[in-house]
Amino acid sequence: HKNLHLLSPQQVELAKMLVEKGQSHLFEHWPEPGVDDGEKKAFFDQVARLNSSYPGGLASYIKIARELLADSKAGKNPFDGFTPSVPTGENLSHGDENFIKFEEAGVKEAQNAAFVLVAGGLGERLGYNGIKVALPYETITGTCFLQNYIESVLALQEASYRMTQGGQKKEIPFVIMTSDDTHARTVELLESHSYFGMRPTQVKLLKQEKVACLEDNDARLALDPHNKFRVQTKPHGHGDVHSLLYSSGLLYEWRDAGLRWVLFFQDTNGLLFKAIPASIGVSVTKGYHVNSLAVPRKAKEAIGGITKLTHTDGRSMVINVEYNQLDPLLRATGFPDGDVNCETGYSPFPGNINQLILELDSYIEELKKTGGGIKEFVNPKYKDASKTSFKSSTRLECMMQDYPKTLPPSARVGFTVMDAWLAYAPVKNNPEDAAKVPKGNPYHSATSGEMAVYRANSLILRKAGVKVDNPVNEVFNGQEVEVWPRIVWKPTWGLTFADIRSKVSGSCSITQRSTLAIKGQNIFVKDLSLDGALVIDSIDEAEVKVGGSVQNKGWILEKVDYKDTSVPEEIRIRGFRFKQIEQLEKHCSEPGKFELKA
Ligand code: GDU
Repeated sequence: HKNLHLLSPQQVELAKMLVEKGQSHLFEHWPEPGVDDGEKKAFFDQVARLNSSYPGGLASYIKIARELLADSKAGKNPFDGFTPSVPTGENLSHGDENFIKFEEAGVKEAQNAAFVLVAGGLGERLGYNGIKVALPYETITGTCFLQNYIESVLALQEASYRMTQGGQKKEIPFVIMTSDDTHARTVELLESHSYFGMRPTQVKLLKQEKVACLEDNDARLALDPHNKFRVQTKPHGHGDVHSLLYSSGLLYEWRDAGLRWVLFFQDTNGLLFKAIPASIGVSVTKGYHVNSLAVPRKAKEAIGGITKLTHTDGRSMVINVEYNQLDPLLRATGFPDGDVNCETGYSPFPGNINQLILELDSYIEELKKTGGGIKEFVNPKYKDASKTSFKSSTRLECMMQDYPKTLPPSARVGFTVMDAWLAYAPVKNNPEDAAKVPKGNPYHSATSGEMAVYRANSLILRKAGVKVDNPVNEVFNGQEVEVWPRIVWKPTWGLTFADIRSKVSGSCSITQRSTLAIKGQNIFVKDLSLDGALVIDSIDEAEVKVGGSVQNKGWILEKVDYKDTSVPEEIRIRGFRFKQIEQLEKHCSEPGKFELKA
C-alpha cells in the first residue's frame, strides 16, 4: 500500500487484481518508498505487458492455470472419453495427373493467400547459437531458410499472376512471428539482405511475448530468480500466432483485400514449398476450412500424429495428437503396443508437419469467439509423486495446430498426406542426438535436412526424364545418409512439376558425384550430360539453353566433425563442406538468348 502512489491508476487496478488472485507474494519483499522505486515501476510495466498480451488478461491466465494444474495433479487424461482412430485424408503422389491438377489450382489461387512463418523458437534441441531461419538450407549456394521462403513466395506470386492474366497484380503478404529471442536478429537478417528481394512493406513482423511462470499448484506467479522486481517468463508456444494475427487487425485487412487463405509454416523445412502449390490446390478444391499437411510417420518420430478422436457423447474431431501423448493415448484405449509401425513400416497415424492452410472467413469467425486464444496445456515437472511442488517453475503453453479444437462439428477439417521425401526435412536435432535416433527413423538434423534437398531434387528430375545416378550411403556426424547428386535450383526456375518438366528436355544425365546449381528463371536444360560441377546464373531477361557434355573434377564433399570449432558452426553441424576443385560456371547478366554448349 505504501508504494501505490508510484503507480498509474490502471496499474493500481492491476495490483488489486493480483492481490485478489492470491499473488501478494509478488510485493511482500518490497522496501519502503524511496528505495528501488524505479525497479518497482519497471515491475508494473512488465506486469501490464503480460496482462495486455494475453487474451483475457492475467486474471484469466491465473484462472486457467489453476484449472489445468489441478487436472494435471489429479492425473486427468486430456483425452478422457475419446477413442482414437485413423482418419482418412487426401493422399497425393508427386508427379501424377492428380498432383499436377492440384498444383495448377494451387498456383492460380496463391495470390489470394497470406503466408505466416512462426519463428519465435530458439530451437533448444538443435543448440545452434544463431536464429534458425538464418541457417543455410543448402550449402552449394549458401541460401538460408528465410531467403528460400521469401524467394518461394515471390515466385508463387509471379506464377499466380501469370496464370490469371488480365487480373490485378497482388502482393502476397508475408508475416513472421518472432519473439524476444529471435526478433532483433530476424530484423537484422532481413535488413542486411534487402529483404531478399521482397518489398519491405510486404513483410510484417509480429513479436510474441513470453508468459508468466508459475511456481506452484495455486498458480502463484514466479519471481525471476535473478531479479526480484520481475516476474519470471517463458515462451508460450507457437499457438500465440493466432491471437497476434487477430489483434494486429491483419486478418480483416486481408479479408477486405479479397484474400481467402492463410498458410502457416515453420522455421526450417527446405522442402516445404515443393508441397505448397498442391496443398493450396487441395484446400480450394475440397473447400477445407482447415488443411494440415502430413507425411507418413515412423512410430515414435518426434512429430505429432493426425488422429480422429471420437467421444462417447458422439462428438468427433480430426486433430494433431502431440508425439509425447500419442503412445499413452493408444495404450489407454485398446492398443496395448502403443505407438508402433504397422505392416507398411509406418505408424498408421499420418505425421503432422505443422503446415496449416486455414480458410480466412471461417478463421476470422472463429477467432471472434475466442479472441485468438488457443486451448492450452501445462507440463509441470513435479518433485515427487505427491505432485505438490515443482522442480522448476512451469507455465501454460499452446500450439498453433490446436486451433481446430474449438471448431464446431460443421467445420470442414481435412489433411493432405504427401511423400516425406518431397515435403518434410526439418533441422531440429543436434548432431549428437541425431546420431542416437533409432535406425530407420529420420534424423531431423542439419545433415539430413540438406541431403534431403538433394534427394528430392534428384528424384524430381528423374521424374522429369533426366537420368540421375543412384545415391551412395555415407556417414556424417555419426548419421548414415543417402548422398544423391547435389542439385539445387531457384524457386523461380521450378516451382511446380509442370514448370520443371517444361525446362528439361532431350536426353539428360547427371552422375552421382555431380553438383548442379541453377540460379536463373529461364534456363532450359537440353541434352546435357553432367559429370562434375556446373553453376549457371542468369537474369530474368535472359534465356539460356544449356546442353552438351560437362566433365570436370567437380566439387567434393569433405567431412568435418561437429566438435571441430575451427569450422563455422553452421557448417560443422552438418558434418560436411564442399571443396570446389573444378567447375563450369556461366553468368548471363545481359538480356537476350544464349546457348551454352559444353
Ligand atoms: N515457435 C515459435 N514460438 C514458440 C515456440 C516455437 O514461434 O514459442 C516456432 C519455432 O520457431 C518453429 C515452430 O514454432 O518454427 C515449431 O517449433 P519446434 O520446431 O520446436 O516444434 P516441435 O518440433 O516441438 O513440434 C512441432 C509440432 C509437432 C510437429 C512438428 C513438425 O508441435 O506436432 O508437427 O513441429 O515439425
